[in-house]
Amino acid sequence: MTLQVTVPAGPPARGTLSLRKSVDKLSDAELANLRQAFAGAMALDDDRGFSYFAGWHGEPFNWCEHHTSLFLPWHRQYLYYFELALQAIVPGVTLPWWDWTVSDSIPAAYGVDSRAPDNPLLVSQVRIYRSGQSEPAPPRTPGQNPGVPPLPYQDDWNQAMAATSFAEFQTAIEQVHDNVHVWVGGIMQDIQSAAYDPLFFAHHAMIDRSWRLWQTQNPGATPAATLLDNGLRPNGMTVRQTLDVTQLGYEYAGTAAEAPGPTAPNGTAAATPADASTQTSAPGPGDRPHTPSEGSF
Ligand SMILES: [Cu+2]
Repeated sequence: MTLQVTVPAGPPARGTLSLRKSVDKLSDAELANLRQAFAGAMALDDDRGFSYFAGWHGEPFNWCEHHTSLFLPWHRQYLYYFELALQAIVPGVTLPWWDWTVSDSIPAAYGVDSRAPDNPLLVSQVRIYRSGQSEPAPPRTPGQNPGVPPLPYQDDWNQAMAATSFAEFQTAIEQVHDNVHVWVGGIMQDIQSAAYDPLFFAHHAMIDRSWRLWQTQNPGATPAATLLDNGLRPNGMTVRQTLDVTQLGYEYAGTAAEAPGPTAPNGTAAATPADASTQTSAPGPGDRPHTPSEGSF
């Protein structure tokens, strides 16, 4: 089965946007829905299921983009399609973000919970898509890797957010992102297995939210124009189609709804529309050629 997705032509009304929230702000009912959606996805062995989507990122498909100029757009469409798959199981559910700029530990929702003994957000087994077998997942080792600083990463994040070109921002935020992966440890510290940890999606919702916030501060700053029509694996959503989250039907709680992007109608994109329509980021360090992953961040 293939997910059929139509990206709406115009900006949807605010009321139709689904809202992604901080994991710390989820109500008990919202957390229960999230867990139900993950559990449901984990019970599916086909291309609606959790291991299929986890397999996009690492084993077996390896479609992800890291340390390339497509890091942020690729992961935005990845979360978009995975969230649709969760919503097919529990309508209205959204991916929460883990704000590691203020948090110094893994969110309680993703840990041992006496009220949810089989917490699907804390996996102990990995079943690589279509491998036919489950293997024990090495447990997370939060904060134990001496190679990265302790959480929170407020200063590094602030520095990334101060970037003025897309390429500069993407490179800086990916470095912070890498450190969080390694800080968590377990299967999260290896590109091949990272997305089989549900915490991956809370981490990447934070990365995607960071990009969204940066976009509101830097209206019209996009990836290089030559990249905008690139199709992203595997469904071919273009980079351009990832630029405005409201066109993808979602928004981050607490973020202004006026999202600047090349597809936004004239006049709403920025206080200085002339700049917004012409500004593109120059190739920078983030545009270096793709180097195949060696299986770690
Ligand atoms: Cu990642």
